[in-house]
Parts: sequence; C-alpha cells; structure tokens
Amino acid sequence: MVADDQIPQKLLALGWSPFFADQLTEEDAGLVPMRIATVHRAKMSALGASGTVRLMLPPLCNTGAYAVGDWVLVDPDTADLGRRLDRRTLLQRRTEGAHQQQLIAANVDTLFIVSSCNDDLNPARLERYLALANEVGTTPVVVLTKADQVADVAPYRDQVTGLQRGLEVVTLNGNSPEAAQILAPWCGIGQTVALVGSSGVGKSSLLNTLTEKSEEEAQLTGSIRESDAKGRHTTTSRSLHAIAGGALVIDTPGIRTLHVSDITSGLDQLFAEISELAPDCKFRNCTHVHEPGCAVRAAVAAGSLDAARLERWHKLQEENAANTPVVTGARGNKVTRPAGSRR
Ligand SMILES: Nc1nc2c(ncn2[C@@H]2O[C@H](COP(=O)(O)OP(=O)(O)OP(=O)(O)O)[C@@H](O)[C@H]2O)c(=O)[nH]1
Ligand SMILES: [Mg+2]
Ligand SMILES: [Zn+2]
Repeated sequence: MVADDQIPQKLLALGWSPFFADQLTEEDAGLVPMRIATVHRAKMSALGASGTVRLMLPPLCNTGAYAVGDWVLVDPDTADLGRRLDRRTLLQRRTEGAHQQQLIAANVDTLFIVSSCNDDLNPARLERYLALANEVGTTPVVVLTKADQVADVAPYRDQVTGLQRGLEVVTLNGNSPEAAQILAPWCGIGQTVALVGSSGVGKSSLLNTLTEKSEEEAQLTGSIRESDAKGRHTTTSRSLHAIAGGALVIDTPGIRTLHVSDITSGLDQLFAEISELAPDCKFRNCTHVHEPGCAVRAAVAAGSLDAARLERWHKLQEENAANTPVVTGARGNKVTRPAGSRR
C-alpha cells in the first residue's frame, strides 16, 4: 500500500482516494494508476499523472467491460493495460436488444442531468435520470441550459424543483463563462462529474466552457432543429476531460430514452412522498390502482399528490419490474437481486 504522503497531488486531482489506494497490493509496485478517458471497440486511452496515453490492450480484450472514468493500473514504460480497480459508482443503462447493460461512466460523484429551457424539458424524462443517479449513489443536479433564450426561466425551473426532495436545479447559458461559476460547487479538485441528457441540450458546449480549451481542441458541438429543439447526435462516444477548476468532466452522446432496470431503491427515493403513503394503504401489497382504502389515491383525490406524478410512478415501476432480472434462489423461490449487487 502507498502511504498518503507519497501519492502525488496530481493523482488526487484525478479523483484518487483511499477507496482505490486500499485496493493496491505489493504486486502492483511498478504500475501506475490511470483513469480511462476514451473507450472504443479496439482502442482505449487513459489519463494519468503524466498525461494521456493510448493503452496497449491484451489480446481479445473486451473494451465494452470498461467505462470512462474507471481506474486501471498501467505499466508506465509500455502502456500495457493491467488490472481494473473496483468501482465506487457505476452508471449504466439498458439498450434495446442488447443482452448486457451499456456502461455510461464509472466513479462519478455528481450527475449533471442536462435539459434546456425549451421543448426538451420533460419531467418524465428527468425522473428516469434521477432514479438512476439515486440508485447508483451519485448526486443529481438538474442543469437547465439556454436560459438566455427565454424571457423568464421560472416556468421551466418550476417544472423541475418538485421532482425530488432537496433537488438542486440550476439555469444557465452553457456558452457563457458564467456557467463555470454556477457549476463550481460540484467541480472542485478531484471531483468527477458526468453530463447526460438528450442530444442538442448543450452537454459538449458546457464541457467546452468548463475546459476553456482552444477552438481546435474543443469538443464538437452541433445546431438543433428549430421546429422541435431536437439535436443531431453530434457526440458519438464518451470521454473524460480534466477541466480548469480541477474537476474531471465526462461528456456523453445524447440518449433518446433512458430505459431503466434495477432501480427499485432509486425510485423509492425519487417518489418519497408516494413510498411514505403506502404503509397507510389498507392492503400491504396495494398497487394504488383499484384497491379500496388506498392512501395514495386518497392523496390524489385530496389534491396533495399530483395525478400525473402518480401515473409516471406507475409507468416507471412497471418498466423496472419488467426489466429487472429475476434470479431463481434456493428452493426455487424467485427473488430479485438486491440493490447494489450489479457490478
Ligand atoms: N443560446 C444557447 N445555445 C446553447 C446553449 N447550450 C448549447 N447551445 C447550443 O445548442 C446546440 C447544441 O449543443 P451541443 O453542445 O452540441 O449539444 P449536446 O448536448 O452535446 O448534443 P449531442 O452531442 O448531440 O448529444 C449548439 O448549437 C450550442 O451552441 C445555451 O445555454 N444557450
Ligand atoms: Mg455533444
Ligand atoms: Zn395504495
């Protein structure tokens, strides 16, 4: 194990912490920790204390098993890829038809859920990201871009603040330097943030503002369609960048719909007001659809719970139940996998 005072400041600035240091053994002497910066089918790059390197991959390396933000051990002389360290957090999503989940990013502290003050803004879409962030244990922050394009941001902000207790919501112009100041509380030294959201909401624009990179080095951005505010899927792969303020920012391609699975506890936290009413229902297994004595539907009738919110809860519950793998336990009784067991 490496003593704290031997860890170069540069590694701490990349997000290194005791959680990762504790995983090192004597056999790892001579290897250096680096973070995966880009992942492609046949090549990966990593960011370390001495800059970015293209990793030399072992034969038959499955790059799909690595996420941007992962810590790996690397031979500093040959750039040979060694062992991947255990992750503190892992964001992943279901993709249509694919057997395995797609890895979005690893070891993320804060998830910037990006939407815009225009037609992209949709509470149901944001709730999916919130449930995922809750489940994984990353702090969600809703970032509403294009505040400069509306006379009043209040109607947009108001659609978001009530989606989860204590939810942080910021509104900004992603192309203005002021955006970096607004996001500074989550972008301290060694903090890792990931930008997610639909295409065209301004994720790469925000990254460029945060990195203060020259035009040649900047991440490509693209215009959106006037008619419906939809983007053109300009960013096609995930990437990790060190930014001026000391944080690491992960840019991701726009996601059309975030399909969910394995987010039972993330949903409970998101819909806390519903989870808290459920014990007052007459039946313990009340589905809040048709049962008599339902405290949840009573709250809707009394006007203290939004009917649309309950409808969205139903939809996400059903999708989560349908997508969450059920494993057959001892004695053949079916159990769902416990939360947090999906490495
Ligand atoms: N006026 C204004 N335009 C913005 C803002 N943020 C982004 N844009 C513009 O919106 C368009 C899309 O921005 P991108 O950064 O490419 O969006 P993206 O989320 O990275 O999109 P994908 O890579 O396709 O997922 C560009 O024309 C940006 O200049 C903002 O806050 N205000
Ligand atoms: Mg982009
Ligand atoms: Zn009920």
